[in-house]
Amino acid sequence: MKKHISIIGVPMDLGQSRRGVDMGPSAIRYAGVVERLEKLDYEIHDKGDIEIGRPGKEEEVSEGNLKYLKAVSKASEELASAVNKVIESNSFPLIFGGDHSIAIGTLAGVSKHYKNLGVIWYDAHGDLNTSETSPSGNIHGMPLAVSIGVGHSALTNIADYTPKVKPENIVIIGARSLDEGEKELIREKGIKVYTMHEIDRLGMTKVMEESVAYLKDKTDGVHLSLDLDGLDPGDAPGVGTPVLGGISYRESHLAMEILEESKLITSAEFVEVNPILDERNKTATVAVALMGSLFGEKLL
Ligand code: NNH
Ligand code: MN
Ligand code: MN
Ligand code: MN
Repeated sequence: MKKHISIIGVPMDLGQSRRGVDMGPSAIRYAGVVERLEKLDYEIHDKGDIEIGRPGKEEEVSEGNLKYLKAVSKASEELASAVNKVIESNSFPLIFGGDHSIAIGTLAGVSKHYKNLGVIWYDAHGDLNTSETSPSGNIHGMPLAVSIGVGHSALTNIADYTPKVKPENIVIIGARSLDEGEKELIREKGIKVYTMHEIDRLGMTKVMEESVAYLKDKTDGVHLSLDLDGLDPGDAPGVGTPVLGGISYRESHLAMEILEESKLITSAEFVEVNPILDERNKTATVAVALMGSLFGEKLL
């Protein structure tokens, strides 16, 4: 019997400052995701997009150093409940961003289905800021902190429980731009991080095999949160905060293939695709190709 994947688009751009990332879900669909995954052993259900409000600029600073807190919080609740429904229907939730603030809602919807959810955070950044440590006030730099219960309660309490994830169940892969407060939180909580240094030094095969081994026995589900800026801007230029020296397209394919072989991944999201900043939809096309590998596409 065919397995099921349910797609949810989240046209969210309020978690950061560059408009256009709200068109990410359209760009990914345009790049042929449904057709691509239908060729594999899956039945695809496109659930459409979560509705995101268009608050005026006057709502930007709603509380302290947290931009568009109310709007992000509201969208997170809606996404959490949509993701929850997908899992209850025995389908695999596949979420398209939108900026990375959407991970707050995704994890809120996913995590209650597991006793020990693991998270692979594929990103140039740690997304471990709080309103105190954030250099920008942008909530897309905070979702991982929020998910371990650190941050404003309007974010940590989505779906009425906190925390969503234990720090020891997280692996960050591809980090190369960490703020001071994020480094402190990583040390304090003992979060496992493979920076670009380790990826260069060990190679992607070892990094992924170690990550799988680290999560395998202590988790009962693993969420993949893939920020396209984890890749090198040469391969994924359509992102709002590109950082040089990133993971290559080829290494990323390898990473997805190893995850597919591991059978660990139980939900996934692909975020920060911004077609306005892209070159002919290259970044969305890369995202779709990586999804192909994640769901079992083979070269031969
Ligand atoms: N760390 C910076 C901040 O908090 C940048 C975060 N940008 C991201 N995160 N794209 O993945 O604003
Ligand atoms: Mn069906
Ligand atoms: Mn991110
Ligand atoms: Mn990032």
